[in-house]
Amino acid sequence: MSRRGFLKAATVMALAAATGPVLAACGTSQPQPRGYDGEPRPLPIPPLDEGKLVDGHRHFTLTTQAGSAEILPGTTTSTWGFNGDFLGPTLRMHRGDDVEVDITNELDEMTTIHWHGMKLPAWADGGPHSPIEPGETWSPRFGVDQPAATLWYHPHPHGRTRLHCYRGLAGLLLIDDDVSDNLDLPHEYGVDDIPVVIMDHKFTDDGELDETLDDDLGLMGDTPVVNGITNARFDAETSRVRFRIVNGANMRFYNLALSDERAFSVVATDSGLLSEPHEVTHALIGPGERLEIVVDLEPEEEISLVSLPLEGNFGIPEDNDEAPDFGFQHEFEFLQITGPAEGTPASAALPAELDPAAAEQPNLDGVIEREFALNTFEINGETMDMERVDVTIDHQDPEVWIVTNENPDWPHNFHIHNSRFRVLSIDNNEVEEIGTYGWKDTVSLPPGATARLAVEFGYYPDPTVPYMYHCHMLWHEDNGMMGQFVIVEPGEEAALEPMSGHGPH
Ligand SMILES: [Cu+2]
Repeated sequence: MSRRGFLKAATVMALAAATGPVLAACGTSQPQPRGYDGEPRPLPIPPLDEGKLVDGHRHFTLTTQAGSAEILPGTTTSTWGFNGDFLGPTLRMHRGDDVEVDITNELDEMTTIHWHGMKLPAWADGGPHSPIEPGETWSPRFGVDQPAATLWYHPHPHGRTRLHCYRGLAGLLLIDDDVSDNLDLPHEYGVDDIPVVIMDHKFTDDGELDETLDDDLGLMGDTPVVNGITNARFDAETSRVRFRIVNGANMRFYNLALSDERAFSVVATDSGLLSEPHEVTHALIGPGERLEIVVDLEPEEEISLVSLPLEGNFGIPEDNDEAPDFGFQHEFEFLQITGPAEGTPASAALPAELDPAAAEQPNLDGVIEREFALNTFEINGETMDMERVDVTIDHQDPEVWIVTNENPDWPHNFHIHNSRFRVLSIDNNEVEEIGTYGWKDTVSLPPGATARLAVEFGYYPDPTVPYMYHCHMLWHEDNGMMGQFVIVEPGEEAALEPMSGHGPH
């Protein structure tokens, strides 16, 4: 049976069994996610917000607010959102812009808003040192000085990040540049350039978000939610579509594929375009990571974006009943896609070259190397302390960061603020997974693996405010798997000041 055939059969079985579990392809028992047993609904496209040009800078306004949304069809669920009930607008800006954002917090608790993937001054980064109390407005300002990319924004209050993201505080941030402006890739937002924010949730019987914490898995959901709904369908108008995929899930990794396992092209990873397109049939994406893929469609065909069981189980032993189930063998069909109208001509070949500058390697002669050992909720034997500076960087050169996952049966990943990095190797092997290609800000780490990263930092020296590095599995991060680094002038020392992330220095 074809993959599509199997998935259809699984859906029929689910309808027949109503609430009963169905058997996943790999043979492990996996309940049918809620909200996937009826007619699909059109994929919601988050509103595009290009800001307002005010006195030469690009100005955005965001408000965090509580509301409700129909994540499951016919069910009202309490949610949080930016400028709306659930999730947030897609912010679009251009390299060279001077950006200011006014963020007003209308929730009844403190939050912070972090620009994931952005190089910018520490006070504007929106980490745990930049609290926005209820009723307050925080106004970070920063220049956009990095290549075109799909970034995202989300809260970062220490110890509460998982919950704020889970309730729906997440949005895309797109950067364009002169290279992307002149490239023959789909770029009409909402038409052939489609945001796909994947989260996962679990629901209580009365349809509210289930915020029960699992000791090992935190807030790992069992129901994929794409752009805010379950069981979404996208009807393509063009024969070629670019999907900008953000893994906004708390804890879950997805092994992305198309339902017939055809090849698709990856054109960008976390920090921007690749130097050339890469054809793959599947692509692993961990929490916090992004992938831009290009899919060619035949007229009126039906395929789906799915997540397939991952061969090798990400190195997590499968014969250990004691180990928590991180879901690497789960299978989901989360976006149905219909091809364009009959008669729509096929697309020309993709450009052979995307961003040639993305092929440049940093010069690592004589650079500083640092080691980071991730173990349960600790990095180098310590949990996060907002008063402690773990790393001080007093130069503009790249560094090599060597990051090891010491746990034998837990996945981790590693995100560095205000930076982009090359994955030089994992376990000293040449990198093979597509998700490690190009410039990255987050890397997945199987049990026991060591990644060597060549890291370039934004240079905005300020001894008073730290940046974060951390596991982006949010239960791990909230439990302290995070450290702080400060970037200073040569020879200068860190001197943290309380609340210094609130205003410019
Ligand atoms: Cu982790």
